[in-house]
Amino acid sequence: MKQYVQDVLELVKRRNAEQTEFLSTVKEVLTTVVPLLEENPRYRDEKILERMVECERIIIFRVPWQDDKGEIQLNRGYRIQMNSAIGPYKGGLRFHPSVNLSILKFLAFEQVFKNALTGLPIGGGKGGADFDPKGKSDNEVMHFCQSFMTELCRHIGPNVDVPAGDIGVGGREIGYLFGQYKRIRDSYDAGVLTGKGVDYWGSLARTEATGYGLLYFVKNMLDDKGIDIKGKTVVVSGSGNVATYAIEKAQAFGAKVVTCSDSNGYVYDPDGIDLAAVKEIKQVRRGRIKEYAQTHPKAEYHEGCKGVWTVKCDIALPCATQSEIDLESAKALVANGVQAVGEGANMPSTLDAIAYFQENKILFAPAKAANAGGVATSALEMAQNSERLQWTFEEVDERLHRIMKNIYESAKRNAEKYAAPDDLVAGANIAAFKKVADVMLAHGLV
Ligand code: NDP
Ligand code: 2IT
Repeated sequence: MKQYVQDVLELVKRRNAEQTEFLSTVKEVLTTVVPLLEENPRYRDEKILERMVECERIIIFRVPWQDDKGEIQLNRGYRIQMNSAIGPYKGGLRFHPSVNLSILKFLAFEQVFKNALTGLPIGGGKGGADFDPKGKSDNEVMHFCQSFMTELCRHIGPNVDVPAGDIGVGGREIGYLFGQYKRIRDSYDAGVLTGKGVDYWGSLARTEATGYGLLYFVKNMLDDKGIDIKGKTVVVSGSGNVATYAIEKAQAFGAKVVTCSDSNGYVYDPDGIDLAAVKEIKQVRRGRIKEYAQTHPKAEYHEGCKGVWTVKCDIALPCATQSEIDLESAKALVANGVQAVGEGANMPSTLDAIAYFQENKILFAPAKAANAGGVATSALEMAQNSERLQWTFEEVDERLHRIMKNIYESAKRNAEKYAAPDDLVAGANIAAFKKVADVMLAHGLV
């Protein structure tokens, strides 16, 4: 089976040359499911691997819009409809200048397995554009979102494909996107997007869900080893949606978070990050994290984001973007005594960094399990939209708790059965792969 997986990986390389991010995630998943293939050769005989790595559909489109000066701007929009075995395609939209096919295909591939782990009826997709919301006025962002949705609206729907936020897409963008969808389709299909405002059918706790869910997962992992999160020093990267609510819940658990960052640099606050100040800078003023040091004399600001991993800590929570922890950063973290790493971002650790953590017996919570709380709560938003009701914050949070515990236990169980007891990377991949693969077999050759 190892040879078979190698052959499939060669094929994927040939057909997707230069798509480094996509090739990296495919390699991670496929190499860890070998024991499962040995147990059930039907997955090989019916070419499940080959089918899974091929997107069901890719949509690429032109997004023309006018800026505040009246000049015409052009961006490229995408939607990757990766796998609909378990439910409608589901996954976020990313607006960032780095967006390309490789990044979106990696995110869509991850999303398929992440969504399967939630236990909720959602397939996997991802989309976005190489649009940079930074420095744009609200008016420009609105015009961009409207043009983007004018094309996207014919490819999505509550039972077809349900986008949400990701980097550069938050409540403001979802609002503009939903407004345009509603106008064009002339139908209040609330379940077509998630992450909506709570006054127009959004779910309470969706904003907090990814960061909170990450901490619920990490706490389960630590509790299992008899390690108390209270009093631990935590390093967080990023200062967007995931980072903000990861910090909030880590602090609520009694941990001390000493850093956060953006794409320009990081702040280190020995007194613990003042989250109200971060929210004011990032959510209200849409400013830079550098500004934090201007009002917090004890805090240090450092240019460049990689340095954040040289800060001594017990727990590291990468919550910014892909490949932010490379082998060198992993070595720095281990040398400084890190005990656990929890991935809030998607694929923030490179494959060699993960291998290094595992060799050094660092507890490692992989992204597709640890950050699944966001999309799980999106699925809860879809459920509330279907029944035209809104659950309380406590009810959604309680369900999120249970979902994250189930994901942890399922990853752990499969790690013990098929790999090594603490190998949650393999455990999560196997649990998710099995579910998607079995449904694909049940559906026949489609
Ligand atoms: P936001 O746009 O809210 O925040 C992103 C943060 O990461 C910002 O602080 C941003 O800094 C920083 N960042 C972005 N790109 C880079 C880069 N290339 N280098 C360094 N820093 C960077 O996004 P989210 O918090 O929603 O997403 C963060 C991560 O979490 C992503 O990997 C996303 O895919 C993942 N994720 C998000 C979920 C969600 O529900 N939102 C769910 C699951 C995973 P700056 O402002 O300078 O750009
Ligand atoms: O990466 C992710 O899981 C997300 N950006 C959330 C997707 C969603 O549909 O809520």
